[in-house]
Amino acid sequence: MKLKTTLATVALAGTTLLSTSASAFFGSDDDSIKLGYLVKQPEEPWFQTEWSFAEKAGEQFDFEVIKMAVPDGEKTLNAIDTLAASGAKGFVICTPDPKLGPAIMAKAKSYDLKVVTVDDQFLNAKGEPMTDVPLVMMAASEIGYRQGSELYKEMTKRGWDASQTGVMAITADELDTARRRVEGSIKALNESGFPSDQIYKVPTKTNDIPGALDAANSLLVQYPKVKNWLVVGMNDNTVLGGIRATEGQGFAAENIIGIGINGVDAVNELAKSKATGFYGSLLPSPDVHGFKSIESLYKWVKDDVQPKKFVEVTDVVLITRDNFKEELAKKGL
Ligand code: FCA
Repeated sequence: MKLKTTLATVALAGTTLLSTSASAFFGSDDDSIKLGYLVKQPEEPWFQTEWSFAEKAGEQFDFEVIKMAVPDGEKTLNAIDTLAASGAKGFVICTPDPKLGPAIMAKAKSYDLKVVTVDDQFLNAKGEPMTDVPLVMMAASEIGYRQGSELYKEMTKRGWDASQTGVMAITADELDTARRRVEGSIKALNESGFPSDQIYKVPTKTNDIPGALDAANSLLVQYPKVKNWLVVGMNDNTVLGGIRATEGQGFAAENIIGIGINGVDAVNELAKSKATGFYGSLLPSPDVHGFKSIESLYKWVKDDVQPKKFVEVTDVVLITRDNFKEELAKKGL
């Protein structure tokens, strides 16, 4: 992964601000446009990739990107104050909680900042999607469906007996994109003929490896007779948590097949000298999400071109230990 390492980190008003140029915040002599890019989980290479492609857009169109980490609601609202104070005209955001949508929009409006959402859609007070806020996201159900199909394909290739196999589906239903991915995956497994009463769901408390590991451990102890496991989850970290749990409970790598989603978060795992139960990952287009979302915001700010309300990115490729380097290189990752 190529990542810019020249980040200036400024802690301000309880907000972590990361920017390639300190002048993006402290004010620069020129009057170039400044736009924020706020992400909920900056530790995920997925979001680092979005940031780096947002910066490519900034270089191409000549605007400054102010990168900010917003792991919770308080930091998000503080970040918006900070952005307004820096003279930014708008921001792209992957919110730490979709229910913050109305509060984020109210604050943004109070400063006349434009907002484009990426990856996770805002929900209104009734819990309905805020479809009037522009959104760039992956085709969740379809990519989930592909995960289920690829798991079934690999299981068939290994000649597993379905009667001795279970599906561990680690869910995060509060996040709509996660729910749709996992449902898509289960649908594909059902349609392939996998026995539906051997598909077991377990919710994760947090969307990271430790959360998924705990969820998976609690599921594994309930089904001690299952010999082989297929691991389903909304992204790489969720599936990796499931894989780590199977290892902890003594399963050999050849009895486990996990396929993640995000791709860029699976690079270290796929590069390991010995194969693990993590077979591969579906790599969508974090490059496109990062570039397109901020490009549309820029054109909105600069030329008053209204962004599309919904851009669904459908591209996806399965990366495994055999092809991940080439596939990432093809996208410039
Ligand atoms: C959600 C997930 C991320 C990534 C993104 C596209 O925000 O939490 O890991 O998959 O959707």
